[in-house]
Amino acid sequence: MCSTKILGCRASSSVVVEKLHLSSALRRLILLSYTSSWFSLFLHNCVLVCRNRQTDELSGTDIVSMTPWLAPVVWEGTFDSILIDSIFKQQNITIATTVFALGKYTRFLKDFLESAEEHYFVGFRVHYYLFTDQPGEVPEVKMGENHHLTVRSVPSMDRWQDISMGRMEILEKLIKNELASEADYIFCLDVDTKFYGRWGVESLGRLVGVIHPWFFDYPRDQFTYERRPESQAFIPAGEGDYYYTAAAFGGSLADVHHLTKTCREQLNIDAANSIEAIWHEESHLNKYFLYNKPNKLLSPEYLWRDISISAAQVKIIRFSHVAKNNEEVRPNF
Ligand code: UD2
Repeated sequence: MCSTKILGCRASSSVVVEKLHLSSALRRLILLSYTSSWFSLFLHNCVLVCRNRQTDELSGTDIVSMTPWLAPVVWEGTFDSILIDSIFKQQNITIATTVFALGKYTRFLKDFLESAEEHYFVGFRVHYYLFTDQPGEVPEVKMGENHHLTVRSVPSMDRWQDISMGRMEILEKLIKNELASEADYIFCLDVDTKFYGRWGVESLGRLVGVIHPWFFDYPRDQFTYERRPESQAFIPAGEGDYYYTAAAFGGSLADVHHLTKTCREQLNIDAANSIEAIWHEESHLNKYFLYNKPNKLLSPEYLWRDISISAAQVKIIRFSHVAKNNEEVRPNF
């Protein structure tokens, strides 16, 4: 599986060449390639991009804006928000959005919902589906125009791992039984999070993965994929494209239904074999995306690790985890 990264389209060819510090002969060859289409393919695939950590070599601010299978990676500067809003406005779409808050995680709801109402698909139809074991703890948050919230009761669970993994089955059923005539797209988000910037229609696609904020500039061999062949989530060494977070993913109803159904089935097989993947449903999600490539990737702007941490490539933090004391908030440790 190719792990090649392709340089962001934001960088002009001459800027890229400057930054590469290549020998003058090679530089001339590269410049020549921009007027020669056959060689430009070679250039893209071999010369410029066969690096896992291109930022070491470059200025530290270059970004990957296209995958090797030609899916766009959305970063600030890669889209025109006014233009893309006006295109989607004509389509009258609804975005279903799921979030789970069980046990002490209800404390994250106020910030999550209030900040979403400020930044998340503003001006578009959004239907939040909130799953909780304590409906009485759901805060009153004023919804914007065409934004609705439905609260659903789910049973409490003793293990945070079961809560996290159990989301796949609930999402599968929600999509199959209720959403077909209700929504066009769906996003599934973690609740221990907060929005800080625009998250809009630029994020929509048939199948959308978000690059994990801890691994976006790591080499593939350091990704925390499941490495035990006994698990259905197993990814062999040398394979994989990106490491995706399970804290945010989405797409069309049909595609996310297939994703959640497949992950639920694989989780069940693992459970029957008394094995739990290293990062639970996130491991299965990564396996799924390896063999079912997302057609759009969201950069770590769309799920950052901590608002106080910065990285040169991340110009805007749109959505971020909030700091939490796992020992204190989880039902088990
Ligand atoms: C990572 C993933 C998370 C999930 C988990 C599985 C990232 C950034 N996040 O986060 O998506 O794959 O690993 O190992 O990669 N929840 C409750 N009550 C609980 C426990 C969990 O409602 O007591 C829900 C809640 O919506 C939470 C989500 O499950 O946001 C994931 O749990 P987590 O945030 O504690 O998992 P974490 O931080 O290890």
